[in-house]
Amino acid sequence: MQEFFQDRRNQAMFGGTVLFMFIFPIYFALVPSLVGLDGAGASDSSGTWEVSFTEEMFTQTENSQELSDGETYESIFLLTEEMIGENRNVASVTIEVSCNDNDDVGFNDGGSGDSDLAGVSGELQDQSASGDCGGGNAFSMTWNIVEGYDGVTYEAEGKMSDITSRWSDNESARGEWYVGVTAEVVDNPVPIVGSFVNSDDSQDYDITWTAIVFEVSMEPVLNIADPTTE
Ligand SMILES: [Ca+2]
Ligand SMILES: [Ca+2]
Repeated sequence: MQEFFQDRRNQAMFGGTVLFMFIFPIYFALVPSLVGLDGAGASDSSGTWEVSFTEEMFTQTENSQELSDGETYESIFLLTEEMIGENRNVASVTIEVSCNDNDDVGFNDGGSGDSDLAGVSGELQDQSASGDCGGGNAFSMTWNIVEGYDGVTYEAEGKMSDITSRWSDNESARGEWYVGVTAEVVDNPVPIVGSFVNSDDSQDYDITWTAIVFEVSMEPVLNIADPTTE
C-alpha cells in the first residue's frame, strides 16, 4: 500500500477518484432542480405556459320505453373514479332528453326531469327542466363542474401548481347521477282524417348522458427575442 502512494501518478489517480466520489452525487442531486424536473420544482415552476387540454367524452344512451301519463323513468349514469383517472378532471355532465309524439295529431306530449344528486360527490345543485315532444330535445340539464372550462388552448403566466388547481374539479361529480324522467301524455281530441285509431296513451323518451373529462398539459413558452426586429 505504501508503495502505491509513493508513486505520484497513483496519488493523483486516487485523489481524482475521491474527488469524483463526492462530486458526482452532488452533481446528480442538483441537475433535476436545475432543469426543473424534480417533483417540487416542477409543480412550482413559474413562467409563461401554453396550457392545453386533452378531452375524453363518456356517453350513455337509453330509451325509457313507453311511459303512460305521469309515469317516471329512472335514469342513472355512473361516473366512476376509474373512468376519470388520477390526473384528469370532470369538465361537465349533461343529460339530454328528446321525444317525438307521433301517436296522434300534433306534438302535444311533453316531459319533465328532476335530478337527485345525493349520490354524487361535491356541492352540486339539483335541477328541474321540462319541454315538449316536438321531435328534438324536450329538455336538457348541464352541470359545469369546472367553471369557465372551454377546452381552448391559452397562454398563462404563473406557477404550474396554480394553473393545475385552477382547472381542478375538486374531486366532485363522482358517483351515481340520477334523473327521473316523467311523461306528460295528452290525447289529441282532433281525429286523424281517414283513421280509426286516434288514441295516445303513451310516450317514449330518448335519454343521452354526456360527461366531458380532460387532462391539463403545460409547455413552457420560450420568450426569445427576435433579432430581426431589433
Ligand atoms: Ca299526444
Ligand atoms: Ca305520445
